[in-house]
Amino acid sequence: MPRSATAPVTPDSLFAIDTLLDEEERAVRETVRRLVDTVIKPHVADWYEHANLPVRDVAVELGRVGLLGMSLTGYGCAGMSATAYGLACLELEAADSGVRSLVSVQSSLAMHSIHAYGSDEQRASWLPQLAAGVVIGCFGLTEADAGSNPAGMRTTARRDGSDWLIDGTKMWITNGSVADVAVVWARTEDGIRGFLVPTSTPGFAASTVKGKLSLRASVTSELVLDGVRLPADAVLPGAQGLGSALGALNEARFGIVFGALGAARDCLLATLDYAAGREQFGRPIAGFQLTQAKLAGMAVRYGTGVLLALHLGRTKDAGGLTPQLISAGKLNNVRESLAIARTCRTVLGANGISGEYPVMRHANNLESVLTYEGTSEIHALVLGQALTGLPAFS
Ligand code: TGC
Ligand code: FAD
Repeated sequence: MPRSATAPVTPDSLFAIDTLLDEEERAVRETVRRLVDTVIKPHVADWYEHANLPVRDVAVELGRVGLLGMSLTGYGCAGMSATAYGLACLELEAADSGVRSLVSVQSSLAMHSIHAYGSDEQRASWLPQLAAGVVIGCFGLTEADAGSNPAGMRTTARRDGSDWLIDGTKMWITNGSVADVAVVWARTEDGIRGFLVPTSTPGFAASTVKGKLSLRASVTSELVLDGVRLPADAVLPGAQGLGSALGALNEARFGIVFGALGAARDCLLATLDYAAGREQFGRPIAGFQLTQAKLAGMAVRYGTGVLLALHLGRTKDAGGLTPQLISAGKLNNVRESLAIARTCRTVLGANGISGEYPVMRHANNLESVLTYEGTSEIHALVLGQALTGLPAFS
C-alpha cells in the first residue's frame, strides 16, 4: 500500500507549514503545483535524459499563469510578494532545478536588471514580452576565467562615436543560445556596466554547452561577442559597477533559498513511498531503525530549511533582507537539500541511480545549484566577513 494512504504526517505538515502561509500564498502554491503536475512533471525525466528542455514552450506556459517576473510591478508583471515568488520557486524545483533556473534567470536576473536599472523605454520595450514568455532573456556575468571573481572579467565595452562596441566571451550562461536578449556585463572606462544585447545583433553568437551531467533539463551556453555594435541607449543607465550585477544576484539567490527545498521535498516524498513498499528481510525497509533515523533527520533538515526560507521571505517583504542573510539561506538550504538528495539515494538502493525515480536527477542538479549563484565557499566567506570584519576572498 502506498505510504501516502496511511501516514498521518508529511514533511510539511510535521512543521505545520500551511499555518504560516496566507490565502494568497497557498493559492500561488496550488497554481504552480498544478502547472508542474500537468505540464512539467510528466515530461521532465525525458527532457533531462535527452538534454532537450523546450524552453520556449515552457516559458509561454509559465508566462500564461504569471510566473515570470512575478514579484515585479507593472509592465505585465504580477506584482506578488517575495514570499509568493519563493514558494513558486520551491514548487518549480520540485519538478526540476532546470525549470526553476529558467524562471530565476528570466525573472530575477534578466527582468530584474531591466526593471531596476533600465530606462523607461527599455522597460516598456522588453518587460511585457519577457513576462509573457514570448521573449527569452539571459544574464551574462561569468567568464571562463572569472567565475567566483566576476570583478576579473575581460569583456569590454568601449565607445565608438555614440555607439558601444562590445568584445568578449561569457561562459555557463543559462538560456544563452535560446535567448532573444542578453543582459551582458562588461568593463568600460567608467567601471563595470550592464548592456542589453539583442541576440540578433551581428557579432553575437551563442553555442550550447554539451556533455553536462547536471542541469540537463536546462540550456547552458557560451556567448561570444565579437565587435558587437550597439546604440548609445543599449546601456542600462542605472547599472553602475559590479554592485548592480550583484544586486540582481541577490534576487536569484533568494529564489534558490526556497527552490532547492523543492528538490529535497520531491526526493523525500519519493523515498517515503519507496521505503514503505520495498521489503527486505521480510519487512518494509521503512520499519528499520536505521532507515527511520535517515527519514527523521531529513524531515528535520527539510522543515528547518523551509522555516528559514519563510523567515527570509517575510524579512524581504518587510524590506529588511540583507545580502548576508541571503548567503546564510543559500549556504544552508542548498547544502541541506543536497545532503537530503544523497541520503534518499541510499534508501532507494540500486533503484536510486535509476531515472525512473527523481532522486539521482535532483542530486545531480543540486551539484550545480551548490556552485552557481555563488559557490558554498563564497557564501561562507561572505558570512565570515560579516562575522569577523575581515574579508578573506583574496
Ligand atoms: P566587493 O568589492 O565586495 O563589492 C563590489 C561592489 O558590490 C557591492 N556588493 C553588493 N551589492 C549588492 N548585493 C550584494 N550581494 C553585494 N556584494 C557586494 C559592494 O558593496 C561593492 O559596492 P561599491 O559601491 O563599494 O563598489 O566585490 P568583490 O569583487 O570583492 O566580490 C565579492 C564577492 C566574491 C562576494 C562577489 O564577487 C560574488 O558574489 N561572487 C560570486 C559570483 C556569482 O555569484 N556569480 C553568479 C553568476 S549568475 C549565475 O550563476 C546564474 S545561475 C542560474 C540560476 O540562477 O538559476
Ligand atoms: P571558480 O570560481 O573557478 O571556483 C572553483 C572552486 O574554487 C569553487 O569550489 C570555489 O568555491 C573555490 N573558490 C574560488 N574562489 C575562492 C576563494 N576566494 N576562497 C575559497 N574558495 C574559492 N553564470 C552567469 O553569469 N549566468 C548564468 O546564467 C549562469 N548559469 C549557470 C548555469 C550552470 C548550470 C552552471 C554550472 C553555472 C552557471 N553560471 C552562470 C556560472 C556560475 O555562476 C559559476 O560557475 C560560479 O560563480 C562559480 O564560478 P566557476 O565555475 O568559475 O568556479
